[in-house]
Amino acid sequence: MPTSSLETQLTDLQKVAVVEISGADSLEALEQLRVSYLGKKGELSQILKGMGKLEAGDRPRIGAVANDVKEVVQHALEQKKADLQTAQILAQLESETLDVTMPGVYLPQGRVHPLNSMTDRILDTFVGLGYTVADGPEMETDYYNFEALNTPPDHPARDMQDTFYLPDGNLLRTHTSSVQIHYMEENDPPIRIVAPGRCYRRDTEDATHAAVFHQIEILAIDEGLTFTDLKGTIKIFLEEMFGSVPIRFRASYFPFTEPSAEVDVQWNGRWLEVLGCGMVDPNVLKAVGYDPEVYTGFAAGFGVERFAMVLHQIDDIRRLYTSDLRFLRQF
Ligand code: 2U9
Repeated sequence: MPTSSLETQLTDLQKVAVVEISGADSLEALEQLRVSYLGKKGELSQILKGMGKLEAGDRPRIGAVANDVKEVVQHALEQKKADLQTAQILAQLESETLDVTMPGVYLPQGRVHPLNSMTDRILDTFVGLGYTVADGPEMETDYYNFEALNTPPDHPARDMQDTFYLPDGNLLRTHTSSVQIHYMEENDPPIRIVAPGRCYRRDTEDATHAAVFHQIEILAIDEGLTFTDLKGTIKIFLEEMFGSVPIRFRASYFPFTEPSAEVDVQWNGRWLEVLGCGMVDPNVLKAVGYDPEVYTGFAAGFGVERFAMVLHQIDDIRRLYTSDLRFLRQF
C-alpha cells in the first residue's frame, strides 16, 4: 500500500473525527465517537492494519503520523467531554436556581375557634388557681351521670326529652359532672379539678340551645371549705372574664349541690345569668366514699357557648357550629 494513501487516510480521519467530536451534543454520543475512532475495532485500528504492507523504512514516519492523529483525536475527545460536563453542571445549576425574591405561596393563616380560645382562657384561669384539668368519657352510665349526683330516678333531668339514651341503656352525658365522680373515686381529697368537655341534651335547637354544647365544671373538695370560698372563687373567675363588673348570687336548686345559687353578671346594663354553683351535696360525697363530716366541697358549671356569645356578642349559638369563614375570620 503506498504510504501516501495510508497517510491520507490518517489525516482524513483526524479532520472528520475533530469535526464530529466538536458537534457531539451529549456525553453518550461522545463516548460512541471515542469507540468508533479509538476503540479496538475503531477506524484508527482498521487503518493501522495496513502498516504491515509498508516498506520497513516508511513505517517509523507513518507510525509517528498515526500517533499524532491519535493524540489530536484523544485531546479533542477530552476537551469536548470537559465542555459537555461543564454545560451539564451549568444547566443543572440554572434549573435548580431559586429566585428568593419571588413572592411566597400564600397560605391563609388559620385561627383558633372561639369555643377553643374561650375554653383555653377559662382553663388557664383555674389552672392558675391550682386546679387540675380532668376529662372522661362522653358516653356514660346512668349511675355516673345521674345516680351518683344525687339525682333521683324520677327527676325530670332524666327524662327522655332531655337526655340521649343509647340502645344499651347508656347515655350521652348531659354534663361533665360525671368526670368529677370518676376522679373522686380514684383520688383522695384535697381535690381541685376543672372538667371541660362536650355534653349532649335533647333540646330543640334554637338561637340559644344546641343538642351538643361545651361545658366546663369546677370541683373543690377539702376540709373546712365554705360557701365563702365558693363566692370568692367565682368572683375571681368572673372578674377575669368580664372585668370588675357587679355580680350577684341568686338562691337556686340543683340535685347535686346544697345550698345552690345561680350567678348573674351585670353586662351592658343587663343582668345575665352565666353559671350555676353550690356546695356539694353530702349524698354526692357519700357516693364516692368521702366522709361529709370531714370534707366539704363546692362546684360550679357553665356553658362555654354562653361565655363566647356574651363576650363576642354572638346572637345565635348555631353560628358557632358553621364553617362559615365570614364568621370564623372575625376571631
Ligand atoms: C359534682 C358535684 C356538683 C356542678 C354544677 C351547675 C351548678 C350548673 C349548668 C350551668 C349551665 C350546666 O352548662 S350548663 O347547662 N350547671 O348550673 N353545675 S353546680 O356541680 C357538681 C358537679 C360535680 C361531683
